[in-house]
Amino acid sequence: MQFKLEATDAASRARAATITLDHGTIETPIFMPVGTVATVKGVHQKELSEEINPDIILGNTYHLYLRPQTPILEKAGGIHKFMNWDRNILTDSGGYQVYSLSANRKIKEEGVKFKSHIDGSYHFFTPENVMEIQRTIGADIIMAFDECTPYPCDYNYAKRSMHMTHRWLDRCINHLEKTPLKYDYNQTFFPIVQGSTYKDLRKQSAEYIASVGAEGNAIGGLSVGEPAEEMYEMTDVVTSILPKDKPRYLMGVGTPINILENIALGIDMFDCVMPTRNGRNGMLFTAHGSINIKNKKWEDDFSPIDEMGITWVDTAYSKAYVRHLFTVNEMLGRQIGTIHNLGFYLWLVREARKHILAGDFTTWKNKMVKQMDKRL
Ligand code: PRF
Repeated sequence: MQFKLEATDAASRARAATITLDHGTIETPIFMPVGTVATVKGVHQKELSEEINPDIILGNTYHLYLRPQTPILEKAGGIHKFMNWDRNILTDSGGYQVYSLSANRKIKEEGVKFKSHIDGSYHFFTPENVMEIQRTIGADIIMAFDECTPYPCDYNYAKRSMHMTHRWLDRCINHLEKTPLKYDYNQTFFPIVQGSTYKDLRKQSAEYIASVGAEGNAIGGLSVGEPAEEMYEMTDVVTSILPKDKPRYLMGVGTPINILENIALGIDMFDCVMPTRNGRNGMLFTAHGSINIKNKKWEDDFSPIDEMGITWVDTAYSKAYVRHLFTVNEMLGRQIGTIHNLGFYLWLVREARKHILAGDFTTWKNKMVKQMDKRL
């Protein structure tokens, strides 16, 4: 992996950079569309690459391990070939999905025993087997196995959990060294900072994570229900410690405003289900605020869904038509909502990048934050 810092904003910590991996170069800041089960739900790979055009997408170890299961991915020659996506992919480790999805799970020092949300079967994830599974899935960036604490979280629990996440990190690294690559391209490994909403724990975790010297670093345990201001405070503490010459990834964040504020705090990479999930539910993000396309007020509004949108659907379809599709529960509506929202998120991070390179990021960011904070 190669990381090249191109510019840093004078009035904030925002950076523009490139990350080069074996499946291409990523221009940052980047938003990674979520493709949990090896599909960005409802979007063809052709639309994804040609209309939305992200340099990297995300998949989930937890889901892919359960279905189609790792042997199938191995037979396919890895996730890129399986899903016909030849750009970069990052897989999350399951360190979040195990807690958010599985009905009951037991967290122990050895690992996490969990019950599948699909068929109720029992499984055991350890830092070691999660590294092996991610080798077999074959993403370009693979994540450490961590525990994402809930919000609110008792200080003592958060502290014990953070130390366990650090011990799990050592186990991930040890095991990865012994686990050869499965395919003819490289994989890079990112550890994850935890520490809940406690500044001293966040500082301690960031120092520990920085000390292992990985090629990139991630921040977990945020956007789990805490107020946005608290999230920004934690990001601020952590990005002041994580190395400047490596990418920083804030996991599972967030709204368009959260993304701009965290770019200002020095984050380079984001992922979130919000544009895809909300798009499927009729919530459309625009530069002037969000639209609930299911509202009666759009019934006879024949203007394009987003005049300024970058994707084909934005000017091809009217609000009235897309509202109709949602009213009659047609899948095309959900597809249009998803493509529009992803197009918007990618536009937003590309604009941020342009303004960082141009030197006026903070002024632009403040204007956008005001402008987007509306329901249309
Ligand atoms: N850990 C992992 N994945 C994640 C998170 C985390 O803390 C979050 C928290 N917002 C999202 N995805 N492994």
